[in-house]
Amino acid sequence: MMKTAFITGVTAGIGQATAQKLIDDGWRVIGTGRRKDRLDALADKWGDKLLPIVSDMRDIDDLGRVVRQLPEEWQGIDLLVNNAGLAPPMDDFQDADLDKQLNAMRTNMDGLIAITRHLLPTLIERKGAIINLASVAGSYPYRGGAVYGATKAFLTQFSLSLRSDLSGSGVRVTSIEPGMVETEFTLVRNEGDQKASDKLYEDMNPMTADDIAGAIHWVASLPPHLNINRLELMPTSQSFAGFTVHRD
Ligand code: 8X3
Repeated sequence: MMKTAFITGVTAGIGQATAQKLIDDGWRVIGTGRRKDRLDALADKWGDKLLPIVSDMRDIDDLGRVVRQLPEEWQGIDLLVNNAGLAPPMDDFQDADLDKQLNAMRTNMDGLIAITRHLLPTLIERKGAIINLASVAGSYPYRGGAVYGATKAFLTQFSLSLRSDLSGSGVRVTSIEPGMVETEFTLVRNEGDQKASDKLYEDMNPMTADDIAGAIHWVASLPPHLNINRLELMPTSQSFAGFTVHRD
C-alpha cells in the first residue's frame, strides 16, 4: 500500500527535496507551507501525489484545523517530517530584536509540538515514524545563535524523550542534525540579503537539500525494528573551533 508522509515546510529547501525523494520512491505527501503560489507550482508538478495545505506553523489553532480537516483518504499517516523552521538574524542576544527571536521559537518549537501532538494518533495506529529537523547548532554553541541553537537543542531532546513516551508503540523518532546546507535558510536568517548568504557558502562546498533529503529517505526506509536516534551531518569543510577567551 502506498505510504503517506506529512511534511511541514514543503515549499523550499530540505522539505521540498524530501518530498521529491519520497514521491520518486512511491510515497504520497501532505505538504504544508505559507506560500500558496509555491504550493500550487508543486501541485502542478506532483499531481495527486501531493496534498498541498496552506498553513503557518505559528498559527497553533490553525494546525488543529489542518489535521481535523484532512480528507478521509489522507488521514492515515506513516511519516511526519517536522522540517519547517527558521533562524532569526545572528545578532548577539543582548542586541537582538526580541520579536524576531520569539518568532523563531514559535515556528521551531510551538508549531512543531502542536502538529506532532495532533498527528500522533494516526502515527501510533500505523506504527509510523517522526523525523525532526534539528541542527548541529543544538549541540555546538556559536555567536549569534543563542535562541536558534536553543530551539534546536529542544528539538533533539524532545525527539529523545518522545521515544521514551512512545515506548512499545512501534513509532520511531529521529533527530536529524545537519550543519551547513545551502538553502533559503541563510537568506531568511540574513533577512533577504543574498550577498551575505552567498558569502557564507563561498568556496566551502556546503551540503545540499538533496543530501539531507537522502538521509531522511534512508531513515524512513529502514526496517521497523531499527530506530536511528540522532544523525549529525556536516560538510567536510565545516568542523569545530575552540573556546573563545576574552582578555582584558
Ligand atoms: C544551521 C546549521 O551549521 O549552518 O542549522 O549553523 S549551521
